[in-house]
Amino acid sequence: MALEPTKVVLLAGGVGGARMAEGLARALPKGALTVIANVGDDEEFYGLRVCPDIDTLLYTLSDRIDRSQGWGVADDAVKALDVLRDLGAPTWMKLGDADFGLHIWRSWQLVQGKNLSDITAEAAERFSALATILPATDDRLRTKLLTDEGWMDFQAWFVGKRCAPSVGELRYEGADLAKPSARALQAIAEADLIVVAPSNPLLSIEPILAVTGLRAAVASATAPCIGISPLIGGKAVKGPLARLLDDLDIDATSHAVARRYGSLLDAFVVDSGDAADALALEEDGLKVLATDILMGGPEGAERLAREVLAYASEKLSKREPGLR
Ligand code: FO1
Repeated sequence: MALEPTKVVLLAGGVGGARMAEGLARALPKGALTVIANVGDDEEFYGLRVCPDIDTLLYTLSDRIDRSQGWGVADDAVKALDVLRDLGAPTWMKLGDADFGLHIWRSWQLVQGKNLSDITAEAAERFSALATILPATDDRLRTKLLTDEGWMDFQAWFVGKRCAPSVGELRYEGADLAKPSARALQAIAEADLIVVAPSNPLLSIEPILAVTGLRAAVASATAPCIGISPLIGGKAVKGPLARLLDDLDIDATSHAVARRYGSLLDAFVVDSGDAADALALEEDGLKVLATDILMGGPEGAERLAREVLAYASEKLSKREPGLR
């Protein structure tokens, strides 16, 4: 029967995830979208909790985002960072003054004992963000990378070293002890449609699915699940994905990315130019939508979101309860 998505859950991280979230938020009625955000990129700077993937979603969904870089606040200044530099502190992570405002507020709320889900929900509310934003877990989880210069924290590798060191192994430290937030589990259980954003599978999506119980929640959801490829012609639109896949001897193809999500997916969206991937995916039993998956700005993201929602309505239906 036709699917009428009125409760959509998006698994997202990074800049691509935030762009997809904005497209879906513009295409759906108010209140229909919940984004479950990666927290593996979170980091403490100067004693403050910085949550880049949550913050990029908050800023993008409240139109505060610096669109020229996809993270941080538009037209921000760096006076605090200049003082920190004068005081001899490391300043390789470009944290703007307005951005510091959020980190100061979040850290202050955490010190008062509030959990990250409640803090994030309050920030989204106060920023009038276009969707509900939830961390995948309120517990500690950090993506670490084993590089040819040893184990590294994510931001030290991504920003500090500009992704230069080659990567042999990834670890989502804390994932085995981390529990999904109750709100995230509820959103997944109540969803009519689950979308996996065109985010980096290794750095954004798998750290979400690694949270104990979260992959199982998606697997047993009655909502169909559709993923969008982060690759076009084997290249990432933004970020180190293609290089990272090469380091880890994983094919830089939409097909290889979809296989990482295993049986969670019912359908996958690939670029029109990647017809070979479409064939391989259909042989794997997946439904495939081939279209222009390059989003560009908000209008392009909304166009893609509308296509994905229309495709899901026509071709996908609720699944029987029980593990995929
Ligand atoms: N990315 C950079 O390449 N350089 C930066 O200096 C930088 C600062 C930064 C500050 C706050 C924030 O929320 C994100 C920031 N990012 C920066 C992006 C961030 O490292 C990545 O977007 C995510 O962690 C992975 O997508």
